[in-house]
Amino acid sequence: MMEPLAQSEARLRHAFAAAGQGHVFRFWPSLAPPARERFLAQLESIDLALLARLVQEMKGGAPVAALDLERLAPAPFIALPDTPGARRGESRARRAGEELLRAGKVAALVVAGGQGSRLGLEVPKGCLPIGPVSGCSLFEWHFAKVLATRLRVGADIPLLILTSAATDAATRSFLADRRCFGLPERDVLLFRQGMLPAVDGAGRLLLSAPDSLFLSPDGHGGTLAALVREGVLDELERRGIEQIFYFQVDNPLVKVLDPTFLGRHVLARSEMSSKVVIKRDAAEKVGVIARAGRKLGVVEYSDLPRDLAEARDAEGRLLFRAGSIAIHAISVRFVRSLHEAGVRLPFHRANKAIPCVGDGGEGGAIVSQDGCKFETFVFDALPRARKALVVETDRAQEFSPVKNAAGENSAETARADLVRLFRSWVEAAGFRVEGGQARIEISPLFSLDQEQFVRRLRKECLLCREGLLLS
Ligand code: UD2
Repeated sequence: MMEPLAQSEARLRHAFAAAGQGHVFRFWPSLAPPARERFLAQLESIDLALLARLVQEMKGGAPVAALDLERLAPAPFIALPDTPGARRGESRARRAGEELLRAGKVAALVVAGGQGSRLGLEVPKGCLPIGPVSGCSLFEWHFAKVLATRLRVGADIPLLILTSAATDAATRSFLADRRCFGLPERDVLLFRQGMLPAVDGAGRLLLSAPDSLFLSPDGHGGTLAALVREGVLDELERRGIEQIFYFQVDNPLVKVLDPTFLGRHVLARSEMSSKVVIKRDAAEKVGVIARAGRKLGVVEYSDLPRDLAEARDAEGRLLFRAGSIAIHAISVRFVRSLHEAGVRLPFHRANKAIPCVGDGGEGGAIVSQDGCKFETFVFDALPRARKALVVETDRAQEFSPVKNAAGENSAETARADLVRLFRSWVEAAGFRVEGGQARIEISPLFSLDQEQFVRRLRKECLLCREGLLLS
């Protein structure tokens, strides 16, 4: 039986007051009945015990680190192959990965729940145009890679998309309007991460409106809990899927479902594997993969002490140079075991200016207030893995994220990097590209990598020294 509104109000008022958060009811007298009902439902979803813990940790000010910084050492990783033996190892891994894909044992998972605040976008980041010639969106680009891989291996490969309350509705309608870019609807699974409240310096909850708490996505670490909560993990197990290829929506260069990486991951019996690029310089904004004792983990750039970030080895290279680019292979069994063991990832704090309702008057005015948001990071699962593997990849081939509206790491630099990559494929096929300004785009549906591109061109075209003659 439904609890009468007055009764839930009294119960929640009591609970929030006891938790030192009674102020959230300050606009109650001015709220209309439907707003009251919505507000109570939102308050109901708040885990007050967790909130108390987060506030206590915040006030204590202790750094949140999955690894002990005192014992930090560089993580071992498989470097880019540069010997015949290493190249043979790579081919072996590729075959193992292809087999896994052909057996239908892999799902792709893209995290797209972030608010893209640095980009100042009105739409989810995945809707951003990225194709250097076609102007197609990040979503279309990633979908095309999944589709092309399905066609190549002849197996079903679901695409899981992590959304949040901030991106879910817009993502669904964007994809529905475009018929999921040709992927069967049953294989496109959207699932929502959780939301967490933010607090001011005194640990008091902030309101985004008189009838609403300020909530933000719980970080990409929320993927793991959401897979279980939303029934997606059950569905993967039902379909016999064993591995998840995880990546971020903001990087158009990702080799989605890379068979070599997947193969290395399964051959090593790794529970969670990660790709890294060599950091460009000490200040680059990527976490580094490091180890403390036998545990591997990522130390986010903002948490890495400067002396460690700048330390060099005997050969003058950065000591902590394995930059995490947020591409992981994660075994389904590992996700299940974390859940069964009741593992909770650590909550990181981000101090931000938060738009919220001021204290005075009717509460209509929005002010910007210093506050603290809480987030978990998926890479904090790494130290929990019994076996974890780190693999180097080539930045030019695989990493160019869109983070900012302009300048470094923007859509413009990502497009330029795509063009540079495609130019190198065209040149590898024996062509010369005239003019530095030429825009080139090679659809993933035509080829997923340089090898396939060169092979297809040789097969479908007549090559001549001066140019391209389609046969
Ligand atoms: C992330 C990594 C950084 C490096 C870099 C590479 C963290 C904390 N840092 O930096 O080490 O690997 O990426 O590009 O991850 N997202 C969600 N839900 C959330 C928050 C984020 O889905 O609650 C998604 C978001 O849509 C995006 C991705 O996660 O696809 C990364 O988020 P970000 O851009 O905030 O991460 P950033 O740049 O701090």
